[in-house]
Amino acid sequence: MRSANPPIWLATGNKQKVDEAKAILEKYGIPVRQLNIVKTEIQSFSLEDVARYASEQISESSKQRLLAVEDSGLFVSSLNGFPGPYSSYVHKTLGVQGVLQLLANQHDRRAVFQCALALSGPGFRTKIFTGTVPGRIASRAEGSSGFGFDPIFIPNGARLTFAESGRDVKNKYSHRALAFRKLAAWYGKRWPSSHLSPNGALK
Ligand code: ITT
Repeated sequence: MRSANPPIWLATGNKQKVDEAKAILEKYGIPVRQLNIVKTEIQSFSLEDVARYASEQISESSKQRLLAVEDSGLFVSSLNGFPGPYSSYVHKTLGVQGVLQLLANQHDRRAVFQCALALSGPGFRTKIFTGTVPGRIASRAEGSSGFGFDPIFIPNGARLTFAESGRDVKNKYSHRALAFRKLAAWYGKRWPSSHLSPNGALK
């Protein structure tokens, strides 16, 4: 028998990603668990390929779980999309200040955050859900909420960085929120009871 509302196991070392995923998915009655495991990250320009490979590989050893891997990146227009798939490495080496320095005196500050979310599990082929949020790189780092490049990313239509506006606002617009909401829609078709409130209304 299919278990009721099985959890999504998110394989990541980044606890804040898990907290964001929980805030989004638990509204739809979808439980989220962190699987803190070392992933194999292939060298690829495609976030999708990186996420898919890791998800399928981890899923090999726990086939009954719904296993998700998410790979995100910041793509800066005037740097021809850099750091993109290298965002994690660039964040560790240059950091937020290093990216600001690369853009010193640069008028074009457009950038997008992209997320590719791969979901593997029993009875279906790996699904990919994507999300993109366009925005710009701030002139200086502002705010203390969130993680990574949040202090320098301002989504289109906003004046504050994701780190200033806080998690609730970020979770309305972010690349991750868009991808996880697509996952929620897919999940709701397979486990419809997850999307129902106790009174039977749709969440
Ligand atoms: P896992 O690979 O273990 O999931 P990670 O933090 O390394 O965790 P990614 O490879 O997906 O995650 O992210 C690449 C980098 O992009 C990461 O180091 C962050 O600095 C940055 N990043 C990703 N999502 C972000 C977000 O929502 N806000 C700000 N920065 C983000």
